[in-house]
Amino acid sequence: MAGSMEFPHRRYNPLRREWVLVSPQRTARPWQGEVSGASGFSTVHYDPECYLCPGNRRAGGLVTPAYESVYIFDNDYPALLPQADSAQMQSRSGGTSEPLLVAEPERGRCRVLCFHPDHSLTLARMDLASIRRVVGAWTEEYQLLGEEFRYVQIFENRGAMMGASNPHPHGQIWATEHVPDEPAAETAALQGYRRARGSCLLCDYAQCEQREGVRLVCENEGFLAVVPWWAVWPFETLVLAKRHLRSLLDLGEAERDGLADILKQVTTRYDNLFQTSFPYTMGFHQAPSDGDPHEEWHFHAHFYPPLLRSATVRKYMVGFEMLGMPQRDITAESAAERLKGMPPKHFMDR
Ligand code: H2U
Ligand code: ZN
Repeated sequence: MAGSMEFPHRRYNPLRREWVLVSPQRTARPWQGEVSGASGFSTVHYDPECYLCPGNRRAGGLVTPAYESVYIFDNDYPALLPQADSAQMQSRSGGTSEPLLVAEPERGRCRVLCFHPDHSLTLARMDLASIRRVVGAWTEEYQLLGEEFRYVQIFENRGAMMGASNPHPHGQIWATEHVPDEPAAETAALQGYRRARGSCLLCDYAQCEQREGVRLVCENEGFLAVVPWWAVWPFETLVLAKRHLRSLLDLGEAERDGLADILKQVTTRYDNLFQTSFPYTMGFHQAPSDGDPHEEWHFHAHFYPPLLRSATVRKYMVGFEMLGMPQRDITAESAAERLKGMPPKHFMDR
């Protein structure tokens, strides 16, 4: 198989039950596309103009208190509202009997979580104790929001290239009445695998990656980070719990420390790769909070970074990818090798 990996091939993603096209022979092609500006680090610890810095007035008019560790608030511009007005919804869609024009109300809650009061920091540059407090806050939010909503999506958009509105270290949490499509597709795949094999897809996959070793980026006692076999984004990673944990609520104290550590390891290697504040969308996938036990679920994080070959050259998902299927050039193995080869210490701290 090793030799054939240099030619175009398809790889299967059992978690999404879809394929990715891999074209390793294309990496030498010339590039004259867009060169975006490098995403550098902010150098100020407090920005009087920042909506998320302690003590400042937010865009919505409320004042962010002088917080000292993490700070959580309801999004001033939420995409979802706790009380959907179903009566109004009826009048908008109920007037038509068209079977193809389907709509239904969606309730939810959107929260913003400031990771740290220091405007200049990122997960990669925060100390472990501070990241550990963020893990604690994520866990509490998952528990609390999960009591009212069926799914809790925790995520971070890092960097302007990924649409983050502000460099201040922060993430978002959206809780929804329905399980969104991505975790719903993973739930179906995890359930299907468990029914067919009697084991957990991601427990088996973690063991497979530890045996093979070639896609392993870093690990600690509780977690491992790999460029998955089916990665779509050039330096995509999957952070997997080694134990069968269904959600953040199943993590023990040591595993919460371990999660903080693996997030720091991954983001540090990312920053070191192109000596930049590496942009990405990161988020956790975990058991829906819909009342079912979800024994099939295996807690993990996806990192989807857009950069391809420097701090300024990104991958675009266009053309065949939009109309056909996802495609990548560099193999998952070569991406993993490069990330694994990065110094574990952040280049700004050296
Ligand atoms: P990003 O994670 O993409 O940067 O988005 C930050 C969120 O913070 C965004 O959803 C919210 C925006 O609505 N926000 C506030 O709620 N209040 C503010 O004062 C600024 C930003
Ligand atoms: Zn700030």
